Amino acid sequence: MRPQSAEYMSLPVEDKLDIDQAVPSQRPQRSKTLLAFFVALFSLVVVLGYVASQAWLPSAVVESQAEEQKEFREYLSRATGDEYLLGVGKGDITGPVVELNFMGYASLSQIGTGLRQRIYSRAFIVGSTSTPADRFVYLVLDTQSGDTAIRNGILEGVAALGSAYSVYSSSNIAVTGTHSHSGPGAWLNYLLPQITSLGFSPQSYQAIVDGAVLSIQRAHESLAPGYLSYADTNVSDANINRSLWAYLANPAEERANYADDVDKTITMLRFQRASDGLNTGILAW
Ligand SMILES: *[C@@H]1O[C@H](CO)[C@@H](O)[C@H](O)[C@H]1NC(C)=O
Ligand SMILES: CC(=O)N[C@H]1CO[C@H](CO)[C@@H](O)[C@@H]1O
Repeated sequence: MRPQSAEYMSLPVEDKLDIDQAVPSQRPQRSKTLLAFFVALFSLVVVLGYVASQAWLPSAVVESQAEEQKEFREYLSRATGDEYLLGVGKGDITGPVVELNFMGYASLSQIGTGLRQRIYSRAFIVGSTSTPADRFVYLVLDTQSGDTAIRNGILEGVAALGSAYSVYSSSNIAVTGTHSHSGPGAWLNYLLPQITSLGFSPQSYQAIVDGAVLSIQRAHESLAPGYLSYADTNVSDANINRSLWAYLANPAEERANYADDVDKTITMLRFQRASDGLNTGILAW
């Protein structure tokens, strides 16, 4: 409170000034009160908002999820057509991640120094439901390519799984690679790639063979009737010409057949289980 007494009024001006300065001004008090008011108001808004969200948001979310699931099931139930015996399986094929040359660029300085991402083998089995022995395995390895030695190792590994696997042989197993240049090398049995990888690495080779065999085993164990659906679409700005000059050496009338100088079409084969409509696998190229 500002002194207003008769005693104060009678003081000399300098003394009045001293007292005035010693009394804290009303202004900070007022802004503190205001601040407290806004903090309280904000807290109230937060609390009310939370209470309101508890009251109606979850039910709305649950409802929309149920709606989505219903739409999804209806969408799935539309899968028709021929029924196949389908199986998919995945196996880790990551070999030595250090001290080994990467497969592909033939660059001596490209030596693994650690793990960024594991690499896999994906097995897709398509068979006939009426003649189950009539089936094939399509393997996609995250490697630079397929390979004869790898393929032989996989055939031997599958044969060693026992009589239930005798239906798989050299005539119905296809081994392909994604053409990754970012995995361990030294697994090829050819001389040229062995020069830059400074030889053959049994560990690198065996990791790929074992993971591939495991992926076939998992695909085999998951075999069930299902449907295949197919679709393609064009994706622009995802890939570019690797050698435009080479492409331009083609006759102009041949090039006129295409809108682009590289393939922009992505094709997808979807594996869907008949019993519950679950999408079990996707094979794209
Ligand atoms: C993709 O592009 C090709 C070539 O331009 C065209 O023939 C084809 O119809 C396109 N496909 C789709 C699904 O748009
Ligand atoms: C090798 C080559 O010609 N590459 C070309 C491919 O297309 C892109 C985009 O048009 C060019 O920038 C490259 O030079």
